[in-house]
Amino acid sequence: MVQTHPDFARANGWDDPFESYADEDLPSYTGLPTYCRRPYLTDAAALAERRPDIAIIGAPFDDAVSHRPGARFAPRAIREASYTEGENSLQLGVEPWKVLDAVDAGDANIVPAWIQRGHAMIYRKVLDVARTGAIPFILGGDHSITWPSATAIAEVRAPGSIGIVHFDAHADTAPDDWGVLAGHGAPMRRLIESGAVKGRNFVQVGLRGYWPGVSVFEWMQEQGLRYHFMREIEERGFDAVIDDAISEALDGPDAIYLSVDIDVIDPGMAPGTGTPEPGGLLTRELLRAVRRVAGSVELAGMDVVEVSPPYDHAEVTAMAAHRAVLEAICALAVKKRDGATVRYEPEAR
Ligand SMILES: [Mn+2]
Repeated sequence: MVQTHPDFARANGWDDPFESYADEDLPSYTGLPTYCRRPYLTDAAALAERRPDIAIIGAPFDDAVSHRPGARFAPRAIREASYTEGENSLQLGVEPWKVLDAVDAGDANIVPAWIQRGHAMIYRKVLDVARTGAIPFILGGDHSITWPSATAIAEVRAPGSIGIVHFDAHADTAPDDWGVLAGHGAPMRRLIESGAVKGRNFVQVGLRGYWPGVSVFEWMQEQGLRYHFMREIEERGFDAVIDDAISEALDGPDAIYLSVDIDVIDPGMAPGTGTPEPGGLLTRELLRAVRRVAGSVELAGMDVVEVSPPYDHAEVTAMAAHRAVLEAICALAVKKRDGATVRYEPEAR
């Protein structure tokens, strides 16, 4: 008869001083990879009952890309791309999770190869979260997901009531991609055409490269859309451009939706993306800009898109996306700590 020894260490002649840690106190590479190890709460009714300040949503969708795929793997990669759980923001001087109630609301219910269904499910998931008053943070996904995501948030608040600050190398305002209205080159045009966001409150930052063509820029000007090329950032400095972007987005609206295409960062620092464009921002410049926007305006929601883990190296792109979200969250934590409301509670305003 084999006898199981009750204690491995003692059986080998050691003392046994080992105590167990709680699951949430173990290193970040253990256990289930929710965003910064926040509680995983996917059910709409449970979210409504808990009333968190913010909620992370995954949109694992890349069926609308025009070039390199892979962004469907990004929500998981971004959740995993961290050794930190964001305990203490040194840049902002706040311990976010002691101030904010934050949950990971899981992924939109997406299957591959079905653009319309994917967009409908992203819309539904973001709507479920936004209706609870929590501020949604959406991990894309290709950039087409901003169409359903920002639409859902605009509908909860009122169409035309939010401005968008859109960091990107590309304008994403094409009429269509080879006839596909839902392509990732066209979501910003859909949002403006539907009235979800007014053209004059749509502000693009970081554009460079060779696309789109002149006729698309003419349409953008007709809509009153404001855009800031990379060369303007180089010439005037990023802080001055961000100040303008904020006031242009809030020229009427009272809240901003922040959309971050990770390709706004130089591909040397963010290679894992579908349509890289050399000559972009430093990662630290993007993080500073996100802190300034989220810290100085009412944030309606945020997405980070176009991370393509199969093209990434050493997780640098996923890590940049993870930090962009975390910087915005910490900026909200500062606001709440200082007495402001972070949740969307129209009755409290
Ligand atoms: Mn884009």
